Amino acid sequence: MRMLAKLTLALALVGGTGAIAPTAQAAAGYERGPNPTSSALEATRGPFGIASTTVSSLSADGFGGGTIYYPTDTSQGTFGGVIIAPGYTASRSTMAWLAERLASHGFVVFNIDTNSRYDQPDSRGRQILAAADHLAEESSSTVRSRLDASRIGVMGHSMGGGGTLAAADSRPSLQAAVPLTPWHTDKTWGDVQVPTMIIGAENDSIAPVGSHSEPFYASLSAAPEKAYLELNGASHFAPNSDNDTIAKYGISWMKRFVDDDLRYDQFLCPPPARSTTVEEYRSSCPHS
Ligand code: 856
Repeated sequence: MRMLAKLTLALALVGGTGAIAPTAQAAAGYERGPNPTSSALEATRGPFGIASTTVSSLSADGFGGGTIYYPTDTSQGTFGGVIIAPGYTASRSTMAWLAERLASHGFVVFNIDTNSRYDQPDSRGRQILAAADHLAEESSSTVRSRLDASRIGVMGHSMGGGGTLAAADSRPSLQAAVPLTPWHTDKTWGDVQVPTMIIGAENDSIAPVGSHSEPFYASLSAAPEKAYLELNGASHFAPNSDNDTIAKYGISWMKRFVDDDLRYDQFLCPPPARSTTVEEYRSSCPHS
């Protein structure tokens, strides 16, 4: 080590207020996994190996069953949970890429089917909450031993994104919500008290951001933190296949608010600039 580096380290250790590496600090919140990088968040898999188990619709009360993805590692304590719901006419296969990817960053992820593919957003919201209860109370011991049921986040696509807002509205104990190109007839979500990141798509003609994501974001006056990410040049169906931008920011939001992991603040705050992937980003920064 160079002399100046040695001196800097010594001062940081003595002073305690210097820019000391996060690994040398007491871990804040429920940090899981290595220090994050942009490239790790943009890769198709995170640091945890995962396994999965299916829940039959016959054993699911209030939703349509699904697949639970969980990290195999048991050495770092329990993991927060995330429920993901699909859009109108869609099955859970449309969101599997994101469920697996999120789990590989250290979450127990329940990718659900709805009772009917034609269920409306409020019904999808109730089904997301029924799935959260199933995860906490009815899932296998393999799953429950890995889950911290007091820390649950919710996500969903389109009408499932409208359902994500509805779920957050009715259960303020949720830790985080990420509606993806959300669709809902109700434009006002001023009672939501859950940190919420809305991800809209610039060229969405089914849930145009001007009549869905943007007014939803603007209405979130009671959310302790909120963000609006608009995907550059993307369609309504961007959340249905591998999308590094959705993954990077959605995973960061879950890490920040389900795990209270401040290491992810760097990706959210200050907000990312407009780029080839980000058309626009608005936020209530700072989070910390
Ligand atoms: C598909 C939401 C009038 O509303 C609609 O036409 C509409 C269509 C589709 C969706 C949706 O959930 O799309 C996702 O998997 C509203």
